[in-house]
Amino acid sequence: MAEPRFSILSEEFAAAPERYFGRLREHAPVHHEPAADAWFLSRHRDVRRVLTDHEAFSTETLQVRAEPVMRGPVLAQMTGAEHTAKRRIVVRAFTGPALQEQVRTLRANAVELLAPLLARGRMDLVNEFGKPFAVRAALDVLGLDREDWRWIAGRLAGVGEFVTAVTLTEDRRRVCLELAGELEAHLAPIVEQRRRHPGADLISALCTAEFDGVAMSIREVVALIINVLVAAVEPADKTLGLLLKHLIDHPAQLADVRRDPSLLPAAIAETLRFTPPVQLVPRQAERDTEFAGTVVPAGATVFCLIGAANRDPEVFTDPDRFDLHRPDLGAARSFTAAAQHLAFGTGLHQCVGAAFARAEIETVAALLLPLLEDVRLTPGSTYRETGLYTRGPAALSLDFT
Ligand code: 2IO
Repeated sequence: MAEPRFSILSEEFAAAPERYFGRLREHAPVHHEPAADAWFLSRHRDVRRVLTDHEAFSTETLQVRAEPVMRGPVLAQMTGAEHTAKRRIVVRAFTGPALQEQVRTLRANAVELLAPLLARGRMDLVNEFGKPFAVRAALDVLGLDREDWRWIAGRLAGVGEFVTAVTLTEDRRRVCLELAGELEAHLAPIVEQRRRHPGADLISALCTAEFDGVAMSIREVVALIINVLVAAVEPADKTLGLLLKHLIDHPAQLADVRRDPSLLPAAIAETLRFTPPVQLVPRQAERDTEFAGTVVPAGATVFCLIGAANRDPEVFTDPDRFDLHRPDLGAARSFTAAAQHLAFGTGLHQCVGAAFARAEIETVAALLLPLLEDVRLTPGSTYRETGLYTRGPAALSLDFT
C-alpha cells in the first residue's frame, strides 16, 4: 500500500518542521504542494540560487501575497534604480549613526518594560515583553506615537496573517483587508502632516526624498511604513524567545555567554541559523528551471524553506545541534551580506533590518542575562512553537528568582 503523501500543510509538519527537513533535502528537494499550488525547496544551494538569480526568480508573488494589505508596493517588490534609491533611504535609518542613536532608545524602552515584570520574578518573555517591545521600537524609528502600540499591534496582526498565510479562507482574508484599511486610514494623515513638517524620523525621510525628481505619493510612503512595521515586529519577539529557549536548553552555553557577553552576537546568529523566525521566502519562477532533476515551470510560486537550508549538512557540520561556538557559523559575518545562514535571505533583497535586529536582541539579552542567575521554564508551563511562515514560541514563561 502506498504511504499517505507527505504534506508541508499537515499537522505533523506544523508541530515539528525540523523533523522533516532531512527527508525533504534528501528525497524531495523540490517538493510540490498541490493545495498551495507551490514548490518548496530545501537545499542550501538551491535556496541560495533562487534568492540570487534575480532573472530567473522574481518577487512578483508579492503583488498578490503582500500588496493588498500593504496598500502599495513593498521594497522587496521593486527592481532596478527605484529599488536601489528607496532601499538606501530605509537602510540609512537602520544602520550607522542612526542605529547608534536607536540603541539608547531601545535600552530605555527595554528597561521601562522589564522593570514591573522583573519585580514579579516571572514573565512570559514573548507576549508580555517581546511583542510590546518590538512594536514600540519600530514606532520609535518611524516617529510614530508609542502610546498607540496596542492599536497598531492589533492591525499589524491582520497584515501579518495575510502576508504569511500559505492558504487563507475568504473570511480571514476579509478581516485582514479590513484591518489593513484601518491602518492605512490612520497613517495617511500622519504622512501628509509629516510631509509639511518633517522631523528626524524615517517617515519624514521617506516623505521628503525624491526619486528622479519626484517625491513619493502618500500611498507609496504608507506602504513602506507598513512594510517596515511588519518586518520589524513579526520576527522580533520570536527571535528573542528562541534565543532564551536555546540557551536554557544548553546550560553550558548559557554560562559561557553570561561569563563573556561578547559571545552574544554568535548566540543570536546561531539562533537565527537553527530556528529562523522567517521560515519561508516566496519567489516566482520566470522561466522553466531545473533543480535536482525536477523542472519548476515558468510562472510557478516557489517557497524557499529557510529552516531546512540552514540545516543542510553540506554547509553546516552536525547541523541539528545548537552550538554558538560552531566554526562554520561565521558569526562575524552573520548580520551582513556574507552570512552563511539564510535567515535574512540573500541577494538584492536581503533584509535591510539585519543590523537593527541584532542591536535589538543584543540590547535586551545584555540587560536580561545578568538577572537570570537561575532562569528556568515555569514549572508546568508548556512550550510550543507555532507558525509555518513565521515561526516561534507561542509563549515563553520564565521563572528567574
Ligand atoms: C513584509 C515576512 C515578516 C519583509 C513582506 C511583505 C516583505 C519582506 C520578509 C520579511 C519578514 C516578514 N519579507 N520582511 O520575509 O519586508
